[in-house]
Amino acid sequence: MRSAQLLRSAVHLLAVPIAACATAARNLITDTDIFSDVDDAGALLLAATSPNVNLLAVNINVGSTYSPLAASAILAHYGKGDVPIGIVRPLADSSFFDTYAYELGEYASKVAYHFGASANGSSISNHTSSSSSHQPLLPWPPSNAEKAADPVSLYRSTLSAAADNSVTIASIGFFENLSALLNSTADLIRRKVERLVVMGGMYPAGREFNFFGDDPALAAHVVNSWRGLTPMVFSGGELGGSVLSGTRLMVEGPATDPVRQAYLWYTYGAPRPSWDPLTVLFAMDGGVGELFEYGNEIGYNHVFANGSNAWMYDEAVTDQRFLKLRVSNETAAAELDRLFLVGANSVGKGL
Ligand SMILES: *[C@@H]1O[C@H](CO)[C@@H](O)[C@H](O)[C@H]1NC(C)=O
Ligand SMILES: *[C@@H]1O[C@H](CO)[C@@H](O)[C@H](O)[C@H]1NC(C)=O
Ligand SMILES: *[C@@H]1O[C@H](CO)[C@@H](O)[C@H](O)[C@H]1NC(C)=O
Ligand SMILES: *[C@@H]1O[C@H](CO)[C@@H](O)[C@H](O)[C@H]1NC(C)=O
Ligand SMILES: *[C@@H]1O[C@H](CO)[C@@H](O)[C@H](O)[C@H]1NC(C)=O
Ligand SMILES: CC(=O)N[C@H]1CO[C@H](CO)[C@@H](O)[C@@H]1O
Repeated sequence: MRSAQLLRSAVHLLAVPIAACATAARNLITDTDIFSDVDDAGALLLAATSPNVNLLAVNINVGSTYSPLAASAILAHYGKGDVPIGIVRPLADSSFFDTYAYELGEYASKVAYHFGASANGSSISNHTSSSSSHQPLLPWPPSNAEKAADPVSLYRSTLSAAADNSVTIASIGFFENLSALLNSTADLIRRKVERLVVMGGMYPAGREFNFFGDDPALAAHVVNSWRGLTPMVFSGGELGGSVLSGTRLMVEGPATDPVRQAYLWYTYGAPRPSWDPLTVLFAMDGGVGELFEYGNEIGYNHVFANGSNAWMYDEAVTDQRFLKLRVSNETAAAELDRLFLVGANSVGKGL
């Protein structure tokens, strides 16, 4: 049928930016809520150690002073201490406590304290990241968090300096910064961003924390208003929730690794769902690779005012996808565990 043929060729043409293979390192910005769940730290390990990635900036969408210090210490450990960090304001010295299940520990302030460096540049504690000569951009004490950039300014300067259509943004938390960026400049997004990869929602429909847990109106604003600006790929709660990773990093990883220690502090040795690491892995690889496949060819994601979402199967929209696993959850977990170890063991080996 003529219309079906037209549709197929439209899908093919427009899918190119989504499926394009990278030969050079991919420009990546992550927007992370590195504070509560430790999977943000796992995602940062991948982004900071992958040879496929040119990590341009890290924006943080929760207002804890410990978050940028922890991110800075992790980046410095992997030799990426000069990657700029932005964070929402206002900031408070807040820690995460798992009051829901009383199961999970706190890691951001501990990473900041034990793996950061003192403001005068010397080691603050018997800290274990001495394998890296890089100092964190934002060292302990917590007041240094105020030196982190304004997220929208950081987005704007980073995108402006990048080549056209070259930047992947991985959103692995809440939407304050991206909403503010969208309100600040749709034009820069259209010109510089290759695609937005979002951890949030359930597919094809449902309700997930990143969309409803902070400010559902901002999640709805970003997801619904980004449509047409750049391709978007969504990674849902059901995807990462079935993939439990971190065990090998905790058991076999170097004792000096801050992300290994973060997992131990947070999970007490249990593996953790892989929402953010899987999302960043997809964003880094720039395609479905071995682990993923797309769950749709047409349509778009819609976020309701209450933070629930649903896929709208509209034949006119062909530049949005949601991810599914192509392999078993165990195979995906094994690949993440392998990459965590490769990344952790790469420190001091000329990265
Ligand atoms: C540097 O910081 C450490 C740890 O806070 C402190 O013990 C030390 O006295 C400081 N050194 C100088 C020269 O300020
Ligand atoms: C540092 O930690 C190691 C291992 O836990 C311990 O053996 C050593 O005594 C500590 N050094 C200092 C100065 O606290
Ligand atoms: C951006 O604009 C939208 C609609 O105009 C508004 O709802 C949203 O709150 C704004 N975002 C921020 C972060 O202020
Ligand atoms: C992984 O997949 C198996 C088989 O489908 C399932 O029984 C198991 O519950 C899954 N694990 C998680 C954590 O969802
Ligand atoms: C959220 O809003 C949608 C659309 O109005 C509705 O279908 C859904 O039931 C709502 N979900 C909750 C949990 O209120
Ligand atoms: C520059 C800017 O608009 N930054 C915003 C990032 O998001 C937080 C939360 O909405 C705002 O308070 C900031 O103003």
